Amino acid sequence: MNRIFVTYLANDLFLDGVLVLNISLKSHNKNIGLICLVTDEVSKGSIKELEKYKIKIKKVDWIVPKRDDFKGRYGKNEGRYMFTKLNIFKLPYEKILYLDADVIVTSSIEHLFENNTPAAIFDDTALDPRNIGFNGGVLLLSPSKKIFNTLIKKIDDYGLWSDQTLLNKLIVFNKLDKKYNTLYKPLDKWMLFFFFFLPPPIIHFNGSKPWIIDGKSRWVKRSLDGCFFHYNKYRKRL
Ligand SMILES: [Mn+2]
Repeated sequence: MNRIFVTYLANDLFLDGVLVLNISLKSHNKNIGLICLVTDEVSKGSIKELEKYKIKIKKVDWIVPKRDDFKGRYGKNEGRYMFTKLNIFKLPYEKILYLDADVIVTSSIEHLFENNTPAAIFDDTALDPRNIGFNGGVLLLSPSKKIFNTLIKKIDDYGLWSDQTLLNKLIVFNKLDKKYNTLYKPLDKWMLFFFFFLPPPIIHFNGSKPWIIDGKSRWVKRSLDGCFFHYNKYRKRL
């Protein structure tokens, strides 16, 4: 069966994420390749970096919502950064496992392709009730132009919060075990300590990004943080 891992790079800010994801993924999953969707905002320098690590590149067109009142993490008028990811539904593969660029993989996950599609983890812990639902950061899908067209048709109806809201409105997901998309919570003592020794297969840095460290970030005690420890372990291999 033709299967592929997929990630998405909207612009150069997430290049480090893609590179570390690639190293971590390929350390444990040697039979299935990785494709990175890129937009025309990704610089030639970043494309060269992706090629250096043998990441397959797929250029995609922007998917731009008509509405301009998106107020997600990217701020007003930046819905296109989120929605362009929906190009994953047009990929010519039977099954894909989409992984956000802010994800690392710490063990073999190729068996996930045996699950029925579509599948994702259900996140009932989101602080904002609009974010409760299946998390869009790790998605097992069977691409379909029909589904793609439906999503695009409804993009301005449900897309107020994010692409995740849209996916939750239109797609009925099967549940994956939460360890396949462990959302980073810096105050969770399991993450800070036990994950040093027993990291879950997929860690998702859905909040602060480990490669963007500034004075305001919450990475103060990162040397004692199991998630950050594993991230750094792979990053050192770049
Ligand atoms: Mn993410």
